[in-house]
Parts: sequence; C-alpha cells; structure tokens
Amino acid sequence: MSLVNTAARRLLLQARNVLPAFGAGVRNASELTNLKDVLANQIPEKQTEIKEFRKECGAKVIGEIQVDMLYGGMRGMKGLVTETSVLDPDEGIRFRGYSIPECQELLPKAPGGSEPLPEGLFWLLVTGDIPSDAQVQAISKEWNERAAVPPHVVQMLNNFPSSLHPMSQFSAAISAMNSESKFAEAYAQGVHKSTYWEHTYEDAMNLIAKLPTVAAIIYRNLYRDSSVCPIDMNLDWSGNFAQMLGYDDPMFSELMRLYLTIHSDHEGGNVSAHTVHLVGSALSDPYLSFAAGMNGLAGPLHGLANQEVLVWLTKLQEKLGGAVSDAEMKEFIWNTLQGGQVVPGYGHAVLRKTDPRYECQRQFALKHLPDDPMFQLVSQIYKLVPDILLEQGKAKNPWPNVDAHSGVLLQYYKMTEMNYYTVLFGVSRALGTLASLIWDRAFGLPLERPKSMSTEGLKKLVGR
Ligand code: AMX
Repeated sequence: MSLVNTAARRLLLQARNVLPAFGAGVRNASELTNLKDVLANQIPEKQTEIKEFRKECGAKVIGEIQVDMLYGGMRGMKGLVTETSVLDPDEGIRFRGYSIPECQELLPKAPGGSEPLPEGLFWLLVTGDIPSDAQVQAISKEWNERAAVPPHVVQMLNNFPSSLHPMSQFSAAISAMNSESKFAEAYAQGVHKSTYWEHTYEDAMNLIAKLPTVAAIIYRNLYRDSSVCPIDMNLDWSGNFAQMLGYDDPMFSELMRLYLTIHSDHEGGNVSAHTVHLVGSALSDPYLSFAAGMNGLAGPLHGLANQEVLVWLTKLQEKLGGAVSDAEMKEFIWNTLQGGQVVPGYGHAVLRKTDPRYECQRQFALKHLPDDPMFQLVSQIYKLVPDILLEQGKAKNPWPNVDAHSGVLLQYYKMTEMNYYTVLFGVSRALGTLASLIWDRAFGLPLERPKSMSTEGLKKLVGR
C-alpha cells in the first residue's frame, strides 16, 4: 500500500478513535511489528482485567437454562468466552468489533489490490487492533519463513489414495504435523504454565504458515500434476496459496484474500471453533486441537455445506438445464425438502438475516462476474428459497449463509473441484480458532467439562 493510502487510513482510524493522534505521546502498539511482542505487552493487563472482573462479578447470574436447550444443541445458552469475534443474529459477524465492510475498508491490502489481507485480520483477531502496513508485512514475512512442511507429512499426503476426501487428508496431515509442536515439546520439558501461551503462539504461527502448502499439495495431488511451486518470499499468504494451487489470475488471489478473511471466525460456539477450544482445553497441542476442529468443519451441516451447495446446483442444472424458470426451480426446491433433505447454504443456528459473508461475496460477484450464468442462478435461488422455507415453516432462519455463495466465485475462476472447497474454509478457520487458542492459554482457561444429565435425572430435577 502506498504512503498516501497508509496516511489516509490512519486519519480514518483516528477519526473513529481507533488510533491515537500523531504526536499524542503514546508509544502505541502500531509501532511494534512483532506480534508476539505486542501480545506480551497486552497479556498481563488482560489477565488482571479478568481476575478483577471475576472477583467482582463471578457469582452474577447471566441467564437461565431450559430443558429444551439440553435437547436442542445448547442453542442460545451462554457457556463460552471468546474474545476474537461476536455474532449478532441480525447484523452478523463483527471481528473484534469491526463488521466485514469495515474490515474491507480498514485492513491493509496487497499492492494494487482492494480486498483485505488475511494477515491483517489475524493481527486484528489476536490483538483487537487494526494493524499498520508494516505489521501486516511482518506477518507475511514470518509466515513465508515458517511455511516448510515436514517431509514425513509430504510423503504421507503423496501416499494417500485419490479416493480419500480432501478434508480427511487435510485433517490427517495437520495431526501428523504435531511432530513439530513447540507446545508439546515444552510441556514434556515441564515448563511453567504461565509460559503456555508463548509455545501455543509459536505453534499457531507455524501451523497457519504451513496450511496453504499442505492444502496445495492435496489439491495438486488430486487434481493436477502433483507439483507444487515453492513459496515466493515477496508474496503475501493468499498470493502464495493461489500460486501453489496453480492459479495465476491476480483476481483469483484477490478472491482468496477476501475468502480467507471472511471465513476465519464466527465467534466461539460453532462446531469447528468450539471443537478446537474443547480439545485444546485438555492441553492437546494446537495441531491436534485444530485437526479435531477440521473434522467438525467437514460435516455437511457446517463447512462441508459449501461443497453440498455446488453438488445441489449441479444436480439442478443437470435436471433442468441452463435457463430455469422460477416455477421449475420452486418445484426442485420443494422436492429437496419433501425428500427430507436440507437446502444447503440456507439457514443458520444463530443468524436471522442474510449472512453478511454472503452479501460481501455477492458484491464481489456483482463487481467482477455480473453476467456469469451460475451467479445468476444463485441470485435466482436467493429470490425463491427464503419464501419457500418460510412457507414450510420449519427453519428459524430462511436466509442464505456464507456457503450459498462461495462455490460460485471459485467456479468462475476455474476451480471446479467442489470436494475441495471445504479445505479452503479450513485454511481460513485456522486464523480465528488459533487466535482464540493463544488467548485460552494466556487466560489459563481450564479443562472444559460441562455437566450432562440423563433424561431420568432431568425429570427429577424439574419435579416430574
Ligand atoms: N433446509 C431445510 N430445512 C432446514 C434448513 C434448510 N436450509 N435449515 C433449517 N431447517 C430445518 C432443520 O433441519 C430443522 O428441521 P427438524 O425440525 O426436522 O429437525 C428445522 O428447520 C429447525 O432448524 P433451525 O433451528 O432453523 O436450524 P438449526 O439451528 O438446527 O440448524 C443449520 C442450523 C445451519 C444446521 C440448518 O439451517 C441447516 O441444516 N442448513 C443447511 C446446511 C447449511 O447450509 N449449513 C451451513 C451453515 C453455515 C456453516 O456452518 N458453514
């Protein structure tokens, strides 16, 4: 980003009271470019804040638990602390208080680009602060330097049969990379628990750095000639990922920057984030914790929905051909529902409006591929599905989620292998879940162990 742009962004942030004014006499965090140093500064203050908060308010009641919640997937039950993002049912996600459009506006961009760099989002998720260009460049450099994948993992991936789903390969490779875990090594050496966050940080940075290469090996093994180009030290994380996948179109790199930013985090209760947190609470190292989260992301009601949407759209096109009338499409949607299946990409456990992650992908499509037939199909579906779901009267949220749109953008740039799409989601999800895991260790959060009940015990409890 040019100096002019940097200064303009800084003024914007000052206007929003995000940054102190120049010359305010504060040596603010924006002067430090090493994320670990910034964290080391922040952690003692946050630890004190939480200690005092718990001392003062630890016994306050914040809600009540109903019997239905125990059978209903704990919806609405406040049971976790996650600092990185908060999901409002009507407004959608805010990363450390910033909406997606605000992140698009404020986070640093690649030279000549207009989408945010995921490196900047990671900085924001970890620290709560919008980073400077220099801070984001420092992250890109660190991730490039940490990107090497251990040979045994490359060999393992090369030996997998092509019939093994990309998400299974991804999760297995992440587990196998725990041979590199600094946390596991330090724990085995008996380090003091106050240092756990530092080893978790090292694992998080290494793991995030390696994921694009792991994901690219899987892609190139399954769908191309198995060769993966080396990391270019001058490129950003997404630019390198696009190159390693084999996509030279600069717009594909821009799409990756947006994609990897918006899929990163969705507060703490979703299956992948919650799983990483839960498994991490046993002090399983970050590789094992994140691999567990990826097994959850691979479920069709969660991240695999992006694959399912394309499978469903392809079936629709096979059955009805190119231009589809609204009446034909309505019938196809009703057939899906009457067959006892869900309409993939629609509905959400928390959201009650169109997902802003859907909306920003729609804006990207309107800007870059307005005439694409598949985009027009997705837009036509958007006009019809909510009313049908409302008429059916089951789904609490009839609106589209992130997965209803992502595949269409990928198809446009010639990534047609829909079974692979959830791996891209997984690479991005590392940013939020691992940022949270660093803070879990900094706060010394204990083993997670909620109380479960039998139906008999529950009946007794409510006097029945
Ligand atoms: N199509 C058909 N039925 C749906 C539906 C959809 N898109 N969304 C919800 N329903 C149904 C549920 O299956 C449920 O039916 P049941 O009473 O027979 O069990 C009923 O409506 C009530 O469900 P809900 O309370 O509205 O949703 P939920 O919180 O239980 O589930 C979700 C949320 C996302 C799993 C659900 O909306 C769904 O299955 N959507 C399709 C799959 C999908 O797009 N998943 C991706 C979500 C985003 C993500 O994690 N990546």
